[in-house]
Amino acid sequence: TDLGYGTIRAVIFGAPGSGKGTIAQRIVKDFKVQHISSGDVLRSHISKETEYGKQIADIVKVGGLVPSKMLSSLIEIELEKKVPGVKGFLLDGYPRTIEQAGILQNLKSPNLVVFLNVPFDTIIDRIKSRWIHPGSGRIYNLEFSPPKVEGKDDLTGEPLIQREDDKPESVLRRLELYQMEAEPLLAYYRERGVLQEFWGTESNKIYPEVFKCITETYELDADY
Ligand code: G5P
Ligand code: MG
Repeated sequence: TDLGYGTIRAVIFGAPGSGKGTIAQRIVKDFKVQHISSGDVLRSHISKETEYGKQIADIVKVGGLVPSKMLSSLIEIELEKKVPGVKGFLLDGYPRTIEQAGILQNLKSPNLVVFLNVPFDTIIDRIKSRWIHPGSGRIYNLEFSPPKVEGKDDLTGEPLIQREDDKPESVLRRLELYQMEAEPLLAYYRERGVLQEFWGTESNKIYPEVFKCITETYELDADY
């Protein structure tokens, strides 16, 4: 089946540590979508010390929200990229305010919003043992999904790092901001009939439900 580029216009939404990146990586393996993670885009600017990276480094470090305008244009650039073989996009971490949702709506309105509803106490434990490969954004967890070799990325062998904003104070700030922004954003997408909620504490149980939802939403057959 050829859906044509742009048919899957999905967003994955949830609290910090709810498993957006983890579930997104599985979706990308099973469906031909472009994964656009706002956090990965920002972290790459910060580590390359671009002009923009320098401006936002301190905000991201303490778990604040970066200004929407600049971030939105960076996301737009990613959305405009024509990636060969790809049949849509999956936005992860964007939008997270009503302002951003409005910008995206005018650009490419999402037709599915996957909401991961994971309890906060589960999240706090997970984030403590998260490690990432900064080059690719690949995510590990010392308990849930450890790397094959301690401290090293499975594919490149490069060193893994912990995120600067995974320190307890920053995590708390991120959770607070999430609590302020989430409800209006969920209402926005609920009104538009595109919101699908997944409740749980284990990504391995949530993912099969998400998989089923995607195949049903886009009427994909097995040979997709
Ligand atoms: P990010 O990068 O978008 P957050 O805070 O929204 O950051 P985060 O922390 O990346 O979200 P996640 O992607 O939802 O979390 O979760 P994950 O990484 O997949 O999973 C967390 C950990 O749990 C991992 O170690 C994973 O292996 C493990 N895990 C997953 N499933 C399970 C499970 O079932 N069991 C167990 N035990 N473990 C599991 O944004 C970062 C910053 O960038 C700025 C902000 O400053 C933000 O704080 N930013 C924006 N600012 C303004 N507007 C925006 N739209 C912005 N987007 C980013
Ligand atoms: Mg993430």
